[in-house]
Amino acid sequence: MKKVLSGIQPSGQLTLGNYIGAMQNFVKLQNDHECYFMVVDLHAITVPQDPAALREQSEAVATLYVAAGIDPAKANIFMQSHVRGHAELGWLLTTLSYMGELERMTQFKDKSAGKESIGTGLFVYPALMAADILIYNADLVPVGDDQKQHLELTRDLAGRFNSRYGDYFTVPEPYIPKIGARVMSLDDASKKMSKSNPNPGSFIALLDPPDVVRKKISRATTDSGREVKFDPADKPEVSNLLSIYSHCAGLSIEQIEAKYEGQGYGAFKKDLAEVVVSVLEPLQQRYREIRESGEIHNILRQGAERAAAVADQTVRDVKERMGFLLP
Ligand code: ATP
Ligand code: LTN
Repeated sequence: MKKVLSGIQPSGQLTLGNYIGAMQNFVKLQNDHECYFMVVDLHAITVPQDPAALREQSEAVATLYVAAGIDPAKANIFMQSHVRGHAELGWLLTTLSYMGELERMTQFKDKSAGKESIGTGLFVYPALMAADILIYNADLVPVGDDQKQHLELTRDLAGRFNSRYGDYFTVPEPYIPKIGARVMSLDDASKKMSKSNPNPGSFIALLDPPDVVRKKISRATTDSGREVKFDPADKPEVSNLLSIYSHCAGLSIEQIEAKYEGQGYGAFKKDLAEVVVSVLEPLQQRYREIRESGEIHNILRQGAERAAAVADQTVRDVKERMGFLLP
């Protein structure tokens, strides 16, 4: 069975962008792949996090994985920090990476732009992400479009290791959805929807109550004109809402355009809000049930145990190949 790995940072409330771009594919792939889905807490601390908020968000992300349909009987769900090998292999791969290639990472450039002091962790972060993937020899990595460049670096590091120390790592492939790989911000269609955006009106959180969803969608910026038409170059905002609609309702873009022909944005946005609410409400119901049951802690313990068995072996093999004296 092919192996799949992915992770989401507990750096805020999960958004519809995370769901459409990544989590829906996690659910899809779990049936016929050996899956590892992590909450990447070691990545989240590359920017400052309040300790209490980090702990709460970590439990919330893990619970949302299960609420969204990831089945702990099929996939390993765990916290990155519970499997020590990630940090250890992260360091080993950091020593194989070059300043120049890390400086080119757009996520680093975006997150460090305008900051007076830039954390070193933010800079070396892609080597840790490479370790996350390579430690399980993952074949496929379901992510949104913004992670393509990090995947490319992971492939380069795997190739570099293999040519220096002999073939060992699988060179992974990204797995990116055709529609919804880049859900844009509701207030600015030139930026991706992001959970760490300080303006909560810019994103729909998976745990937003229905009335908040309705309000956010009714206030979402729309292009001038009134025609509901998919045209990312000339109508980026309406096109973004159309992609969200298409994903949540399971209709093609053409079907939605036909449905709203001659009707203007008002009716379209009103229906879109209901379509989104109908996806989120059952997920929120399951979220509350799992949170109340406390079962997530057992799920995370079992997931980490199974993951660590694989990860520890990889770290041992890698250290042996690199010339470490083993204990
Ligand atoms: P942050 O704002 O803290 O950087 P984020 O919202 O970008 O967070 P991540 O934890 O970095 O979320 O990403 C988790 C997964 O969700 C990744 O696979 C990423 O590609 C995907 N993803 C994030 N935002 C979007 C988006 N707007 N559209 C599609 N996929 C997305
Ligand atoms: N860098 C990713 C999160 C992430 C990840 C991973 C994704 C960390 N490790 C391994 C896929 C595989 C992000 O910022 N979205």
